[in-house]
Amino acid sequence: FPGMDRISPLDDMIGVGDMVLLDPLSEDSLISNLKERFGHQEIYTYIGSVAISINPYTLLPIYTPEKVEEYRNCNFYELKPHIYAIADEAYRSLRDRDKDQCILITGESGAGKTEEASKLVMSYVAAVCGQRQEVSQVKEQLLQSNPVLEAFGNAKTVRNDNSSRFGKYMDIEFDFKGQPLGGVISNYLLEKSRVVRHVQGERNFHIFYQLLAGGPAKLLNRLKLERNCDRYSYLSAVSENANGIDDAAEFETVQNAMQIIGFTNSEVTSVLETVAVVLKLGNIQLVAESKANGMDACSMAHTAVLGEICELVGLDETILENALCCRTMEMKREKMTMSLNVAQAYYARDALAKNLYNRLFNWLVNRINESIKVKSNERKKVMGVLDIYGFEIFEDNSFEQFIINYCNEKLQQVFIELTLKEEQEEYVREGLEWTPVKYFDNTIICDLIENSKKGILAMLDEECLRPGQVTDSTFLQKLNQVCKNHKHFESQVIQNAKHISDATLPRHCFRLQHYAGKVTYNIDGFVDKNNDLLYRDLSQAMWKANHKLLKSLFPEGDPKKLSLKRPPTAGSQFKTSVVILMKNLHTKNPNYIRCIKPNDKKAPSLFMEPLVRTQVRYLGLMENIRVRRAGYAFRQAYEPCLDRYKMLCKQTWPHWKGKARDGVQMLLTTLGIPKEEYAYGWTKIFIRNPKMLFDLEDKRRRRVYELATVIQKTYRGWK
Ligand code: AD9
Ligand code: MG
Repeated sequence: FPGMDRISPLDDMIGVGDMVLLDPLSEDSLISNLKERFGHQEIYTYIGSVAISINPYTLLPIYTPEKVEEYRNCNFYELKPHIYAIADEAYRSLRDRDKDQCILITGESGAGKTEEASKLVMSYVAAVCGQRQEVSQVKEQLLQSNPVLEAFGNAKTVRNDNSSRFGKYMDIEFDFKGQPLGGVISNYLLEKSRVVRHVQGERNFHIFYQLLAGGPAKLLNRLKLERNCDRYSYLSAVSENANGIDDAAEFETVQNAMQIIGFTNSEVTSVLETVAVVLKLGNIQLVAESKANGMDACSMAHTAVLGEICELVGLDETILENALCCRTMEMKREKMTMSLNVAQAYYARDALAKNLYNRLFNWLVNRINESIKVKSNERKKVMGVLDIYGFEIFEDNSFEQFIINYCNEKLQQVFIELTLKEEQEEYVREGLEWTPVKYFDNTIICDLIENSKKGILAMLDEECLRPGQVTDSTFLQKLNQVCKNHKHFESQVIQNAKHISDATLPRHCFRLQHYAGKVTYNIDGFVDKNNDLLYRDLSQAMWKANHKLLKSLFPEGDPKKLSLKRPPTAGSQFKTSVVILMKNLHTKNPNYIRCIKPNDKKAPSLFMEPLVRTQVRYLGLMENIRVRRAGYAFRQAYEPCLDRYKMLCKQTWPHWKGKARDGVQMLLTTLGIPKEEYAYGWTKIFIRNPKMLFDLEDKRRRRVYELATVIQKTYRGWK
């Protein structure tokens, strides 16, 4: 019988597959439902069309080619919840209904965003779309961008052995038949401070270890690199080797991927040379020197590393040495050279290493984009996949967390706007009435951060550009003045003025009440990180190198292009890119995957309730269910609805000859369901209360059982 051989999330299964139908609804029942399902390896659960995914930390047999076939072209509600169902729905809406899509994946570090986004969604889409030769090449290139970007942009952290240290948004572009044409990748704020420093138990970016472990002896000889990570101060590798990571094998994978994407051999070599330069910069040691005039100065402790770097990139040693140890000041057309003391020179060295690596990463993204960009001018349909750092609350939160959490605050805003908007639009589209829903609007926090006059980012910029003595403390003073009455802002000074004593909020911190919880930010380094300045001497030195790639990374070092205009600050650059991203997302139909991390031990089948509870709260899952339930909890197109329940009514079983909508109407009236419980849309039936659906399901189950018994009897009779 049609429709009977399929399992649906509504069928008798573990817990509730769609939590819009959770009864009773509370945070506790939601968590126990997730727990029960997780215990049975059901890692996906829906809230309407939003998928929640709990990281299983083990490979489940649910990503096979057979599974892809099963989910392909199926109605969303006909099969168990799965990432493939989301991907399929998005892909088909794009192909058949000509609606650009975006897949938004959020969750904290280690929750599974990259795994779901880069591997599962992309490989599903790759599996179901065209198989022609030229299409295969495009697909392969898109997929191979992952290992390259992961090698350069991911690292082992305490939370995740393969943590993305950059945000990524990728538009995959299709032709009108749904065949992939190419794509565009945008990257957001690489955590470049990791190049020069990482905490105990973590590592630097994978590529450094991969090159040392997997680079052929000949290459390492030429680059004058040693295999042993201990020799490089930026790696401090002792005991930091990530379990289960085979750096040498990964190096192969990355080389292979670069080749498929279309990097030439000389490009690959240049990239690795640049990586070597960064490593070697970390080994430059400086010693103090006293000058005759009593000023502090410094010089190289050894010149061997300096020589190696300069040889690699074709640069005169004295140019680099001077650039590292001195600073040229320009005042009223007069040039003055100032010696740096040891600490300042180390600072300059690290700034160069960070900048160099960051620019190399941006170059890689651009280079990949060049390969995967769509060559033809035809109209494209687009599927965007966003894999961005999740909300972060650490013990010590700095500028990076502030920026990351700002981005998450914006994503939450889009989530609220688009979910409600989508809900509202669907009602209008289907000819139903919309009643407004109450929800927490986080615009107030977004505004506190990004307002162009009084926002925290604007004030930080103002402070960075102000002449005179600027420090992190003067920045905090400014915040205290401007934000003192803001509901979501706190600091010790403000608390003191209100006679509140709170030992958890130190003097050099401010605290924001984000939608996801309170975060205390340490202001140390805010001004510096936002300024993100590289002394001009260094960029000019790099530009003088006889190394095509390196030179191209420092265009501002060209004396002919000397500009006195200050480059935009790190904060304002990020804000600009977030604004562009949000605009882009607003033009697309969103599909949500919200990832949850079940434990902090990277262990399979361990469900730590308090940890999950925090995430359930800041992902706003209860709110999400409430929004979904506020109007009509459940909706289904007429055909599948009739297919599913037609066995409950003589007039519709086994076949209904008329329109599906009339069939559903016949069904519901015959079953005596009160009229106020449902509404007829143009293409879908909308059901107000989940209880009515439970009733229908109950009836259906009994009926299936009866029918199955009849079939069995008949079959025995035949035998
Ligand atoms: V971070 O913000 O980049 O630090 P992610 O991206 O959320 O983080 P990631 O996807 O890297 O986390 O997942 C962490 C690890 O969990 C992976 O390396 C896998 O080992 C594991 N994982 C995640 N999802 C799955 C899955 N569906 N099946 C099996 C998984 N393992
Ligand atoms: Mg990731």
